[in-house]
Amino acid sequence: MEQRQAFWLPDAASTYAGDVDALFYFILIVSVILFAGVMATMVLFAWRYRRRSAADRPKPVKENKIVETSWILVPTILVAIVFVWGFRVFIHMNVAPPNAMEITVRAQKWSWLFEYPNGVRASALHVPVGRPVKLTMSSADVLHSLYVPAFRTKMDVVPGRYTYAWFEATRQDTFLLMCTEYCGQQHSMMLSSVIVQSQDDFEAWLQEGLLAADASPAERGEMLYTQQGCLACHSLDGAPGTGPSFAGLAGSERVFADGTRRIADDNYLREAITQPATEIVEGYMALMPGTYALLEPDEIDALVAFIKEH
Ligand code: HEC
Ligand SMILES: [Cu+2]
Repeated sequence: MEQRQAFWLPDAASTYAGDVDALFYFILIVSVILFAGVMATMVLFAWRYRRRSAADRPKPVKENKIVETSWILVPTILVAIVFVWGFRVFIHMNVAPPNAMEITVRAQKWSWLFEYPNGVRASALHVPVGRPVKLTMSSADVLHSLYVPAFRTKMDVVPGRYTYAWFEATRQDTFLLMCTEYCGQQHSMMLSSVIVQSQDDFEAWLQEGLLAADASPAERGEMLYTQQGCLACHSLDGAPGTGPSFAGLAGSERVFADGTRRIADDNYLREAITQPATEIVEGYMALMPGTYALLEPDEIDALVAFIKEH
């Protein structure tokens, strides 16, 4: 895993990261030079033209064409350079090459789901090195933002529309991927990783994913438990989190906030997933997202089977 750096961004690992950095450092250095120059001149003038006696009056200021022209021209040229340069990098970062591999990204409170053209789904983004990848992103609930610092890739994920990002990774490593749009209680846990692999390893991983599609319902449920972000709120070891643990849940008697009780049979588990707001388990808040009603029926079956094994 890449080093987490405290101040500067991690070492560049995508084809356009160098361009982003060059522009950023240009703006930073120009700003520092201008700031230091303006401050130094201000201090110097304050001392040099200080009032020396009670009778001291400022002399009339005469116009100076060279000074006036330069303070119009220099900033105009600097801003024009930053605009043209920034626009080129912006267009480059926003228009995916036509040969890019497409991956669908689904963001939801508080997890990421990546879906490949062959149907494989994963909670970490696996990509081959040296190949452009285009992300088509949508959100199941609120605003999120996908950010991979090492790639300098950042794009909002907006409910109700698709947004896009692309990158080409330049070296094999595991990089941090995170949400940078505050999206509620567990926002800071909305982390994943980009696993950059050789073309062969990547193909092998995709094949493995296809085989997993023939797994048993409980095994598929286990994958969904991670992919759909249930793990953020439900533990498997009995420890209570934002939601109750799945340990020993199936078949036990549930007590709800309104005092009613019910045995956690298959139907209860299904309803708890698809309509979490109807029965609130005593001692918990109604924090479970309602978006799981959109899961495919076989996915809900798989989750129920998985919960029953714990
Ligand atoms: C943001 C946190 C959160 C996420 C994510 C979440 N849940 Fe929940 N869940 C809760 C909370 C809080 C409760 C208890 C309140 C209630 O009953 O709605 C709950 C209750 C449940 C219950 C009933 C538990 C009981 O003790 O009777 C089930 C089953 C359940 N969730 C399944 C799931 C599954 C499956 C997923 C993933 C597909 C999931 N949850 C994702 C927060 C979450
Ligand atoms: Cu988010």
